[in-house]
Amino acid sequence: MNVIRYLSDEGTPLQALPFSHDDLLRGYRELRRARFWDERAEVLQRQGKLSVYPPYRGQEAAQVGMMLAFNEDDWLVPSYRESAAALTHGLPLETLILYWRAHPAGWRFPDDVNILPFYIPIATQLPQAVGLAHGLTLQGEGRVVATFVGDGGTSEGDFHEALNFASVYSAPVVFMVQNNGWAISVPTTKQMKTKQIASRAAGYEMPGVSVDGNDLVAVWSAAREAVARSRAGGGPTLIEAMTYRMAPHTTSDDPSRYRTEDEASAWIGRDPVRRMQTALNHLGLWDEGDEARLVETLKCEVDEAVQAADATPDPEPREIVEHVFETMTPDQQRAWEVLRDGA
Ligand SMILES: Cc1ncc(C[n+]2csc(CCOP(=O)(O)OP(=O)(O)O)c2C)c(N)n1
Repeated sequence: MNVIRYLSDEGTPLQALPFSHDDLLRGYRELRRARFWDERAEVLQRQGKLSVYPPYRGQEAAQVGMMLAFNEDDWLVPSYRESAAALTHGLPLETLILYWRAHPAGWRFPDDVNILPFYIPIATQLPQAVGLAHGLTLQGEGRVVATFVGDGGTSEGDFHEALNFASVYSAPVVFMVQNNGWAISVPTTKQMKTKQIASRAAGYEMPGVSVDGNDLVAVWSAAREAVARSRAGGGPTLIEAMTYRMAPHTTSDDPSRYRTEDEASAWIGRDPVRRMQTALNHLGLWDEGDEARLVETLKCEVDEAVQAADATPDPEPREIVEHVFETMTPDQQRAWEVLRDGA
């Protein structure tokens, strides 16, 4: 199976790009915004202003390119890695900050944003995404669901159950595997014999494509095709984005303990943000002045969101046991009383 790409490793277009100039610029702005936030997030975490945070640096094109293909009223069912996908699909930055600060005000996403909360248990989001997609079909809504999983997550039983169910019911869902080569410290070579995860789609009689996950144009065009097929009743698609996590697994991880400098630096040479910027330069759409202005705007946006999050009153300790079940269990009730009474 060919790995679809539109940009060279340096970023020069290898063929005509199937998007208008306005769309390419819109795509780049989202991509740059995703990078800007991720870099700031790591700093905020080190300052004690975020809890543990899973960075996605290197995987922006896979996430942003996928979500650019969806409409606002479509749904996103993300795992913990997908902060960039969530931002692209409209999650307010302030809510994202509060979420990763473990503040209850970030636990519930706004009602007009069609994103389920980040799933932490690996691959559990997949069957739920399929159920949601099937429900949308039953409602006759013509809406599509985006969901993501890592290469490691494809070894879970939930992956099989979700793809099988989606295939049998022709559910309107697009599965994006971000194959970043590592499940924390376990390389894909120790996890599977499959050379391309996209080839597994054949087992479910669904289309499967492998794309250069650091090429925004390749991801976006593959996702656009998959979404159009789903919306027209053609069922699910599996997209595998070949990418690399340039950052640690989380802010608690030290990747130098399991992977080599050479491997990491080879991927820095294929940085998805720089590649897209080079493509725009090449097309005469972007220059250093545009970049400086965009970065200034992003800085203001992020500063404002951080200030708004900082201004949110601290939660009460008892909120730890609220909102877990509709009615508290006896244990929670006891804990709640202790926290309430300070006993
Ligand atoms: C069911 C379950 N088992 C184990 C874990 C611990 N865990 C957290 S991340 C991770 C690796 C996931 O790797 P991958 O699916 O490739 O995604 P990536 O983190 O690379 O985005 C594991 C095993 C978990 N969160 N859930």
